[in-house]
Amino acid sequence: MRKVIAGLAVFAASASFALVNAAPAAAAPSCPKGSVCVWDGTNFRGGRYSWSGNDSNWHNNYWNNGSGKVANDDSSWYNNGYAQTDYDHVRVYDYNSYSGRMTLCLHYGPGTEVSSNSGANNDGQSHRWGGEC
Ligand SMILES: [Ca+2]
Ligand SMILES: [Ca+2]
Repeated sequence: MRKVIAGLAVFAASASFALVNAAPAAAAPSCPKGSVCVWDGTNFRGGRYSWSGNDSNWHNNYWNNGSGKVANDDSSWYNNGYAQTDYDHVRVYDYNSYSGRMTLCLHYGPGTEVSSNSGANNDGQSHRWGGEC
């Protein structure tokens, strides 16, 4: 009997191990290739906005779901740009014209998405592409 129980424990352990490994990798959030995207909610929820270039002023940009202005409302971020020397990182700033504090440096590509960040939450007003940061 003891042997059967031990065998069951091993089976249960390996079964849960298999379940963990079978879980698919989290899908990258939806963001047009070549763009940087921000969302008004954490975890890539709510309205989204995307840019392929720089923007010195987020105050004239509005969420795609009509929930208001992008400026000071960014809560998750994803840089889905192209690998390109000196142009594949995105710096987000807390004031217009790339001034004030850099709230985030968004690295390039899948796996670099930022689902939440308390130091940058609802604080962005401009961004630009550049090299490593
Ligand atoms: Ca703008
Ligand atoms: Ca927000």
